[in-house]
Amino acid sequence: TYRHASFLISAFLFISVLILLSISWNTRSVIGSHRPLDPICGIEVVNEFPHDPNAFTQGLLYAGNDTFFESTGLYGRSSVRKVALGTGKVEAIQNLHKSYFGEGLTLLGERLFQVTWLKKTAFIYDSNNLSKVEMFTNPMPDGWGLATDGKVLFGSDGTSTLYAIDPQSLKVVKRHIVRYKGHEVHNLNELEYVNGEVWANVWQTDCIARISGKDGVVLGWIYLPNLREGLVAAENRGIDVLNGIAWDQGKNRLFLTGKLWPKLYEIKLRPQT
Ligand code: DDQ
Ligand code: CA
Repeated sequence: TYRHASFLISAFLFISVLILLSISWNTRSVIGSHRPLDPICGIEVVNEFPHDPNAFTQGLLYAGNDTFFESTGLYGRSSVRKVALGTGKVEAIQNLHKSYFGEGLTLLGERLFQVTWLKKTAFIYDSNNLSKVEMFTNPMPDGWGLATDGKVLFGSDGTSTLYAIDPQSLKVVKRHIVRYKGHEVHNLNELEYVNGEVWANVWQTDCIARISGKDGVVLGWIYLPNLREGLVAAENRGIDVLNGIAWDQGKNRLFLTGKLWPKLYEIKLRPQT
C-alpha cells in the first residue's frame, strides 16, 4: 500500500543518513577528505616496515612505485639513496664526500635537490641514476629541510623561517616567519608538502607543524610521541629524533621515520582525544 511504501522509504532514508554520518565521523580528520583536519591530531599506525638503522634520516620523500628517496647525514655516512618501501632495501646510493653532512631532499621533475648542514653547498642529482648533475650555493643561511609543491622549493634552516626558493634561479623568492597563534615556531626541520600545506618536523620534539605556505601560519599540529617512545621501549637505545615525513599523493599514504630508526611507519591521523 501507499502508507507501507512511504514508511519503508522513510526508514531507508533515516538509516542512510545514519550510515553517512558515521562514515563522515570516522573519516573526519583523515587527510584527503574534504573536512579540514582537526587542529590537534594524534596518529594510528597502519603499517610498519624495516628502515636502515644506520640511516641518519635527514630528508625523505615518496616517489611512486613503492619507492622512496632518502637523504642521510653524519660525516662519512651522508648519502642520497633510493629505498624500496616494504623491505627498506637500498636500491641505489650516492655517497657524499666525508666533509658534507646531508640534509633536506626534494624531487622536482627528475631532479633531486639536496642541501647540507653548516655548509652552503647544495647538490642536484638525476633521480634516474643518482648521478650528480650540479652543485649550487644554498640561498638559505643553513640547510635543514626541503620540499616542493611542484613549482617552488620550500626550505628550512633550523630557525622559524620557511623559505620559498625558485628552482631555476635557485634564489629565495619568499620567506615567512612560522607562527602558531602569534608565537614563533623555531627549529623547523624536515619538510613535506601535503595537500597545499607545508608540514615540518620540529627538531627534538615529537611534533609536526602543519604550516600554510601562503603566510607561515601554523594551522595545526600532529603529536606523535608513541613512535619514538615505542622504539626506545623495545631496546632501541641508539635512536635519535623523529625526522622524515613522506606523503604519497596517489594513495593518500603518510610515512614517517626518524634518525637511525629501524622502522618506517605508515600512519593515519586521528583527532586527539
Ligand atoms: N640537524 O639535522 C638538526 C640540522 C643537525 C643534526 C646534527 C646532529 C649532531 C650529530 C653530531 C655531529 C658531529 C659533528
Ligand atoms: Ca619529506
